[in-house]
Amino acid sequence: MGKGGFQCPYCGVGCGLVSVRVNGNGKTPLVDEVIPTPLKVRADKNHPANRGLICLKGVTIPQTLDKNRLTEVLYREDIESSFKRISWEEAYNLLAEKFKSLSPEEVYFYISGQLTTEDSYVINKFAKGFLKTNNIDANSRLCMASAVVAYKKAFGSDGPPCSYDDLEDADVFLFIGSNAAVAHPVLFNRIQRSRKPDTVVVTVDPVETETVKKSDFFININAGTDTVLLNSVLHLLYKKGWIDWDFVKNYTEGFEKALEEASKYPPHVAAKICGIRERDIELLAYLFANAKKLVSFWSMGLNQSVNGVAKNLALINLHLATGRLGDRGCPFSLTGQPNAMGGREVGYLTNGLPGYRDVSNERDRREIETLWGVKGINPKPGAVITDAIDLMLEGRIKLLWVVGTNPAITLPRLDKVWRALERVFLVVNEAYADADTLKFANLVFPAQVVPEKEGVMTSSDKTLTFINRQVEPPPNTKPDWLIFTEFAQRLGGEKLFPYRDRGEIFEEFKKTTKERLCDISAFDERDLPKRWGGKHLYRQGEGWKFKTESGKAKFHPTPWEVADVDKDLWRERGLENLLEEDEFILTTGRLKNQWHTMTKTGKSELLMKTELPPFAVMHPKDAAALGLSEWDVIRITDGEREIYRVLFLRRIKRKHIFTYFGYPLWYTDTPTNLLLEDRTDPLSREPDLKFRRVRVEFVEKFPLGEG
Ligand SMILES: Nc1nc2c(c(=O)[nH]1)N[C@H]1C(S)=C(S)[C@@H](COP(=O)(O)OP(=O)(O)OC[C@H]3O[C@@H](n4cnc5c(=O)[nH]c(N)nc54)[C@H](O)[C@@H]3O)O[C@H]1N2
Ligand SMILES: Nc1nc2c(c(=O)[nH]1)N[C@H]1C(S)=C(S)[C@@H](COP(=O)(O)OP(=O)(O)OC[C@H]3O[C@@H](n4cnc5c(=O)[nH]c(N)nc54)[C@H](O)[C@@H]3O)O[C@H]1N2
Ligand code: SF4
Ligand SMILES: [Mo]
Repeated sequence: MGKGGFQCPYCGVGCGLVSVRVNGNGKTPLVDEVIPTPLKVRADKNHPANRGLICLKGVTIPQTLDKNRLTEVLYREDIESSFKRISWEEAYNLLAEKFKSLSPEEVYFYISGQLTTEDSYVINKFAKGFLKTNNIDANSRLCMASAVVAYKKAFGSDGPPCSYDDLEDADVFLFIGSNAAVAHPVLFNRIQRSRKPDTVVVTVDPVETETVKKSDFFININAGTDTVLLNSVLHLLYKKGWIDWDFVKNYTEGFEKALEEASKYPPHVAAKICGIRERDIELLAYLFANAKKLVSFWSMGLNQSVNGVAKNLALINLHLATGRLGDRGCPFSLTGQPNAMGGREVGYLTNGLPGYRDVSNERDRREIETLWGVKGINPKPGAVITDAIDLMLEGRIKLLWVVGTNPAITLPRLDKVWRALERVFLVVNEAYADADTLKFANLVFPAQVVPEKEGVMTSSDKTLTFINRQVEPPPNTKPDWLIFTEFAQRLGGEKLFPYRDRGEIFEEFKKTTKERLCDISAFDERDLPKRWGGKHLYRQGEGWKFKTESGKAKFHPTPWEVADVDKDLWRERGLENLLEEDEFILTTGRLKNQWHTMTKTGKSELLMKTELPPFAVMHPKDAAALGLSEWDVIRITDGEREIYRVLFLRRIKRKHIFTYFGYPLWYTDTPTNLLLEDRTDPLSREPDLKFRRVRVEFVEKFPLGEG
């Protein structure tokens, strides 16, 4: 890659970007001319993730860096008072007092897949190695947790088995629960560009998304029924004699049990539950059996569900049953955030330790204790974030430190979340003054964002990219790793946190990966981008060896579960005959030009130009039945809480309603996650952020004439 570039701080595609500086005439300056900003961002032609491609979010990064930035440390004892400016020194001192008055289990850290590897390594070490609490979780809990658990169950490790090198020679692409054209646009473009006449793209989604519009086939499924569909495909593969028995016998175990569960869903049964045609199921079975190389991509439509791990495993089962690994295909989980993969390497969830290790594994603990020179890492995983919210409400967690995430909008059951945030002493490292969580904060540290700070991030396909600083950060701001290092030193942690610069942290982190699956110990940060694990993980000679005890990959039975609706009635009658006229299934997702809670993308005029007022989408026939039309303001309610949206009519599954989850409080008083429940998948503890039974009613016509 061109030296001096950086990784895009948005999605997990992990595009390499470079900046050009333009002078007042809009021209690139001559070498010796000193021109500060404005900065212009371009794609890096040599980066393996994007090879010269970029999307609009990447291009507009410079517009997001200089508006409404926090440049002061702010403090207030209670959130009724207004903030006053204090010095870093004063802040560290008063926070040190707070920490000294609390037990380790009374503090909690909630961090982010948008931090650099160095940031999250230091914070994780501070919690697990210094304070000795595992009360640390990340927004990845809402995002990748189900995929992590499923990969581990199937392959013995959560290293994705494939890479971007698998894109160009595949002939079948399945997108299931992924709107990649919007959420991973450069990856989607790469696939579109490499299309050959016989390439087939199939998308499974309740909504007719941008991805659907560019697909060859659309399976318009009822939300929450993916395991039923995928089980049915497995059943059909077996019935048709399309199982790859050599692969199944040599490299897997557990096929019979998985098949037994799958056989509960013959196509006519599955079609009714999923609200699709039997030939949709036949199509998928045919493609799994006959493709040259089949790559399936998934993201939040599978992960964010009470049935999330099973949804993932049901898909992986199909790959195992047809031997679709390596040169014949792969199950490819698309990571959402730019450094969610780095978070996995660092082990920043409640149970992780650096180098793909686990706190509950004695050997893993000993190894990290030796490397860190500490004793007594807690073997019990900490509370996951949704449980931690309950603990805050009970007064058992008293201090919450939020870094690089905006839970006041993006966690489910916002009514509870807001009460919990009010109750604790809330510390927030944040870059923008209008981030919603600050409304509840007691202490605010002004943070730097990429590309004002250096560091390393890892993309969806295990490629590490170095972030070279592109612009001067705003005055009086600090990178997150430095805030934690200085604070740890204040608490007497000089020995554990001796870092004078970021590079020392990366060197230390590298050592924790030695001889581990994600071994980057020999990487030189000046040689990045570089991928660990090679093109295909688990390959051994001509065969396969997985990280499970037996070395074989595992099938798992994948029972269908769903919340809010009676499964037996659903199976009997079909979803549409079970909901009353004003009842709908609410599902949620992303907008092309906005990043989550819009703290960055909301600053770009270009990106905001096309945004509509907060809206929801429903099928024209459902709207007609309720006497609703476009631009009506509607109330969506679960009986206890409600949100207001402007109605648009599009092709979406009947009896479903879709809205964006990221609208911040400056955009609407009623953010979407007021309605989403905090129930979780039992294994991954990932919340179900895509399924809620709601009622819809007319409120008023949208006031068009005004303004
Ligand atoms: N523009 C943009 N890009 C982003 C982000 C962003 O905020 N904005 N965020 C990044 C992050 S962190 C993430 S995690 C990824 C997420 O990337 P995606 O998962 O692709 O995005 P979503 O829109 O949340 O969900 C994908 C699709 O799942 C569908 N869906 C809902 N319920 C179900 C279901 O039960 N089954 C199936 N099969 N589909 C269902 C939705 O209709 C939606 O079209 O995007 C990343 N990229
Ligand atoms: N209903 C529903 N809810 C969802 C989802 C869904 O699909 N549906 N998706 C879930 C998913 S997958 C995700 S990933 C989450 C995302 O949810 P969040 O992570 O809460 O959303 P962001 O807006 O990205 O918040 C990041 C915050 O960190 C700040 N920030 C950015 N960079 C830095 C940095 O380097 N340092 C510091 N200190 N701050 C920084 C930003 O200004 C912003 O305020 O939402 C989840 N919630
Ligand atoms: S595709 Fe993702 S990583 Fe690439 S430029 Fe767009 S937002 Fe950034
Ligand atoms: Mo995410």
